[in-house]
Amino acid sequence: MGDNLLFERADGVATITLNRPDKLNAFTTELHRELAAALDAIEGDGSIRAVLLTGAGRGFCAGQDLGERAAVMAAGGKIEGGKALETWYNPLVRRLRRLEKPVVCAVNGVAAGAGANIALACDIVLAARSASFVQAFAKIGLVPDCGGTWILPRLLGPARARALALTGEPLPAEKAEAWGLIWRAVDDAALMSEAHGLCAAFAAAPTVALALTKRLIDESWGNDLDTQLDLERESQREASLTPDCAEGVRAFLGKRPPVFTGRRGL
Ligand code: T3D
Repeated sequence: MGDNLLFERADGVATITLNRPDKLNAFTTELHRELAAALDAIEGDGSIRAVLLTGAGRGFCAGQDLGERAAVMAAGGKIEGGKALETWYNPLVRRLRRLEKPVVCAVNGVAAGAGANIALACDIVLAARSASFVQAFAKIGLVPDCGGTWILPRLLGPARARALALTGEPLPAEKAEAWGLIWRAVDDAALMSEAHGLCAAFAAAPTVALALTKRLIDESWGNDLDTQLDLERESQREASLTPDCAEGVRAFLGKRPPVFTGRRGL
């Protein structure tokens, strides 16, 4: 993929490792390009049934590389943050949410700015106990982005969301778990084995049902109960017609573990 990112595919799992450890994996345009290419590969590969996103070194991701912005200012230019959101960050968050496979984020260290909110855009967030989540934006005169102003109040309520965003105070992983922001904080040494275990289970799961479940939960935020019930009916119709559903029922009745293929049809 390039030097800024490691990309591996094995046993139905794609692992993406942001790889600029000296800069806490901050996003440059080149890193964005490589990540977009990795997501293209994942979307086009039906054998991939789960995605693991993590960072190299002691940090997960420190958001936008501010050195890149400083270089623009040094050359007499101005920072125009809206452009980066339109070109890179917003498409990335949309792709993570719409990807028809579960995305597990293993937050191995500090996740700041866009890095924090990209982690929160993944389906399941595991974090090392030493990790923290920092809405760093206000400290440099910016507003939270990458969906932070949408997800934080929904998961934490407005009081905690406002305080985190306005102060930029780090939220340690254990508190993030206690507050319901992430799935689980785990011992640092156990992070990657837990994340791999989860991804291996997803790679053997009924992929279509998981993709439909992911969509149902996302769409519920904007729906009333009646609309959501209709959407569940349509999604259940689709799920129930997959070979994995037939296999799941047969395996249950046969008292044996199911063998799911993740396919839509035969
Ligand atoms: O214009 C647009 O694109 C709009 C979109 C914006 C999206 C955003 O993400 S805005 C927010 C940008 N991110 C930040 O403001 C976070 C900046 N970083 C920090 O506040 C701290 O580094 C951390 C709290 C994340 C971690 O602190 P600490 O003490 O553990 O590490 P450190 O010493 O500050 O950083 C280690 C190295 O990484 C250091 O480099 P050096 O001095 O050893 O060569 C530091 O400069 C570098 N680094 C950390 N964050 C960034 C970075 N370099 C470039 N950009 C960064 N964001």
